[in-house]
Amino acid sequence: MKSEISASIMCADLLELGKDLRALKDSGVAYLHCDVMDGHFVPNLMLSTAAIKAVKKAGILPLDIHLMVEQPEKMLDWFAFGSGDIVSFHLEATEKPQEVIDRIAARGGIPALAINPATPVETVLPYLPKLGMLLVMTVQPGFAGQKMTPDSLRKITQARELMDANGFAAIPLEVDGNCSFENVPRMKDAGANIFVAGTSSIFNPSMTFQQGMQRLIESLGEA
Ligand code: S6P
Ligand code: MG
Repeated sequence: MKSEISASIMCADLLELGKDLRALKDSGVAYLHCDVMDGHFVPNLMLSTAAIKAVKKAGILPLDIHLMVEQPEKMLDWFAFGSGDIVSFHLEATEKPQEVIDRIAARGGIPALAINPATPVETVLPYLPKLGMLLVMTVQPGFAGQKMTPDSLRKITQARELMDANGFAAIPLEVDGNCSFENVPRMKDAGANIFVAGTSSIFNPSMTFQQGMQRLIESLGEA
């Protein structure tokens, strides 16, 4: 599977959002990662329904919406997404994961489950048949700019092995948190395919998105 980059737009310049999103597309990013935080599942508030609606309407790139909210089944209909957009939600946040997966798929979205660093990978097994992606958090969800948790590489390896061993080798594995130039090759070797790029790489103010993407692709050995 070819590696893809999903740019975390909460790390963009909110006063220049449209300009940043178009520049991200020009630099070769595949998805716009839209973090949604409700102040309950995580101690932070992030991207509103209005912001995501505006980004969707602009039609710049497919969305990769990451819902870090309690009971996503109550909020799913608030968000603008459609065919080709990934929507992930946390297994820890709902008692109705299958319902949420089915409702995302019914709207043409690509359903994805996200798991926190402390959640065992085996918990996703019953849901794999209907999943379009698995998201393994490599930091505690809530904030940009953190260090990768120590167990992350082992967790990615376990997740990839679990999917491959059960006939789901085609499901891509996304990693979110501290996808730095140094970490992405190790994450890729462990089995990750989609990398959320934030302050650790393309949103580093010392370089342009173009330069950051070039360096990421080189780090992944895909230049
Ligand atoms: C964190 C959120 C992430 C961050 C991203 C930032 O809860 O889900 O998507 O925006 O991890 O990247 P970095 O490189 O600052 O860790
Ligand atoms: Mg995220």
